[in-house]
Amino acid sequence: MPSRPVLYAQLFLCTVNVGWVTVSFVFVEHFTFRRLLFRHMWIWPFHSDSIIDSGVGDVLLNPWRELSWTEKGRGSLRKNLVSFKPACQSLNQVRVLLMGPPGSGKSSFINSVRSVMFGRVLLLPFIGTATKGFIKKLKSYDIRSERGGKPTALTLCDVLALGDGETTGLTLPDALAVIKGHAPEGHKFQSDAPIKAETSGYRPNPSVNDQIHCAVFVLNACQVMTTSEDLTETLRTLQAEISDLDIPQVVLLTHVDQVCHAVQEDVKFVYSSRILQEKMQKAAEVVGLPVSYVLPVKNYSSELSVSCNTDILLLSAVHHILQAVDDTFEDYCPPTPADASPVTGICSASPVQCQSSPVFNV
Ligand SMILES: Nc1nc2c(ncn2[C@@H]2O[C@H](COP(=O)(O)OP(=O)(O)O)[C@@H](O)[C@H]2O)c(=O)[nH]1
Ligand SMILES: [Mg+2]
Repeated sequence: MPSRPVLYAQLFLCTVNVGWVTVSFVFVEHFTFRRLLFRHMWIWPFHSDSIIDSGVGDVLLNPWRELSWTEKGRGSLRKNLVSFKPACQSLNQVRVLLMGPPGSGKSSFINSVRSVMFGRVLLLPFIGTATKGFIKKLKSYDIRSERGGKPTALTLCDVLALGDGETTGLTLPDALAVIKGHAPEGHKFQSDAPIKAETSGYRPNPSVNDQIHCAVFVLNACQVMTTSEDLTETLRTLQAEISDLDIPQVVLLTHVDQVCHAVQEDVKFVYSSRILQEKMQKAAEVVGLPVSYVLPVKNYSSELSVSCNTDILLLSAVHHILQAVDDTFEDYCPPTPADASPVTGICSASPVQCQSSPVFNV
């Protein structure tokens, strides 16, 4: 017969400030000895406006974003990705470009999204801690619904990492050439050879399907507070230039498991962690976008099998990216008379032909 774990009890004194009223209460919780030890490592300090309800960090009472942390929630997010079709019928694939400093987790995100779909952690060769990053060329990865399955409408594009200044890493003109669709697949970036009409495979007249439909800035939560002035400048300049092209942009904040013990225990605390809230605010400030554009994720990095909550956070980030693309490109899909809504006149839910894309809109 399996032995039952010995249970320990602990008294918690909690104080909650609601306006000018302070409510104090005591509760008792039971847990095993191992858990008891773990809890005491992170239980201090207490803050007056938060409740340490998990015992593993500074966790706010109410999460500021809601997610359904259930198998069902994961299933429906996964299904949404598999069945996603861009609202703009001319778009075959949604091409999402990941940009960020070396080691921020760009390649890991691609690996992680593929892992979610395959149901097991993949060990692709392009991830690591090389100081300048492994990827030197433009490489696009289809996301398939399962191993050997049909590609979904999402393509994730990896490029050379951003440098600290203008002299290293992906340059602004090269980034814009990729976004506008001029750079051919596999283009090898060279600091002394910017992409131009003479570049081999250069596309002088790229189609809407050659361009990038969402720019994602990837930042490491462990390093975001100490982002250099040069990198901040690079990110903000890119952000402003991409805004001029009317391409949606979001920030992917990776390594969230490494900045908060509660999140390390379980990523479902990501939107209840005060530390994470601060990091997300900083990430938004660094890039120059609102906090609502910041999507935290934990990439698969040390584990060999996928887990439900990590999948949910990754799929939720993908969902928001696809949503941002639909919201933006919808404006460039004028409704046909049959599709037009009598009240608002905006695109109907059914896919319609995209007459001009943001980049090429004049
Ligand atoms: N703990 C943790 N490690 C991560 C995460 N994302 C990436 N890594 C690790 O960070 C390192 C650099 O990641 P990589 O994807 O190669 O970065 P890239 O240069 O931006 O493509 C690798 O060792 C990854 O395993 C994350 O969310 N959490
Ligand atoms: Mg990489």
